[in-house]
Amino acid sequence: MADQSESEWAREVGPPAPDSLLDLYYWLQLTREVERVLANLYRQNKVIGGLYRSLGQEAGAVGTAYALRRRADGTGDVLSPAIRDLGAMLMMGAAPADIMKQYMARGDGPTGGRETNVHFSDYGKGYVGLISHLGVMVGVMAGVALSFKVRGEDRVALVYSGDGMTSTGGFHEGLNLAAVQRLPLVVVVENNGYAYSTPTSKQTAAAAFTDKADGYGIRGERVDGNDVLEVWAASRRAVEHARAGGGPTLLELVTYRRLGHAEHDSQPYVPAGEVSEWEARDPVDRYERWLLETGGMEAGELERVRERVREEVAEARSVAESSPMPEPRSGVDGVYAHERGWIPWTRGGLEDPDEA
Ligand SMILES: Cc1ncc(C[n+]2csc(CCOP(=O)(O)OP(=O)(O)O)c2C)c(N)n1
Ligand SMILES: [Mg+2]
Repeated sequence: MADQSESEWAREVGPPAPDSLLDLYYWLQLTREVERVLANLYRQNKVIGGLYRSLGQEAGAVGTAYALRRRADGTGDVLSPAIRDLGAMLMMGAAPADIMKQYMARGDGPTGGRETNVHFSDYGKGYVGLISHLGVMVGVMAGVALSFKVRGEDRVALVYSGDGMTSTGGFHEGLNLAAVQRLPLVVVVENNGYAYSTPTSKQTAAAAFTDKADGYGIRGERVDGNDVLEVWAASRRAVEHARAGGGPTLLELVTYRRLGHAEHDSQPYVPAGEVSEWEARDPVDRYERWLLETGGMEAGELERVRERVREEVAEARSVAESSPMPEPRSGVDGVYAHERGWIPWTRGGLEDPDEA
């Protein structure tokens, strides 16, 4: 692992304020509840395409995004989620109703029914939707970080990768560029034990993903990905290192994917007992215990947060479920980046029906 002791950035994060503690709890609960409702919609056949859940690893998305400057006006930090980072998108400002519309391919959802799950962007809020080809978003986000550096903007980019994604060429090219150019990029490796059915032991021969940080000449840090406070503290160190011009960090979160790759996968390849071992390390339960035993919170305060989350998500669900499916005609819009989608010279003299 790269040495973390020598620079200023290694200073410890001070004790979090009570507001932040409850805020983190809110985001963890919101992520879990939105995904619970999505699973319910999936079983009712209302979700188009796959549903990839982050059950048991919510602390990773939440703890990392909490370290960023989240602004809605296009001046904040920017992240690119992988499929299990719904929590990070919510924190950057994606509305639960929009997420549900997107999963249900509704006409007034973020992509108007063209794409599904977390494949959408909002540059103002600071998230860049991933494309399916694993690894390439590291290069894209290295480019975003390069633009910050060239323009002299005090902004940081963060990109999520699964353990499987680290085995792609795109991951290495992107990370190497970021390292060489000392770009303000945080690369979060969510080591959740599996890439579809392939265990991490068959993904890499290294003992830890952070061992690779030395090979790139960058900072590496490995933390318990199911401890939201630890993830937040490590993320702040990585973000401050990037802001100070120190270049990228490879931040490895050790966690576990408690469900199959997607809802259709009953994970028959997982050894008996493994899931229940990790259930005992559930990040939300653990944080709840910490809040009550160490964080000075009352049970009633936590219940009020859960109640607020239940209400917000139920409201989002009813908005999303009553939203329309796309107009069939809209399928030809935007194909060639034409603002009205009507490209007269491609249709041999047909008239624009809107003009007829
Ligand atoms: C280049 C490429 N290869 C294969 C796939 C198919 N695929 C999608 S997700 C996935 C597993 C990803 O595993 P990991 O990176 O560990 O993320 P996790 O699902 O565990 O969060 C695979 C193989 C793809 N999308 N892109
Ligand atoms: Mg994985």
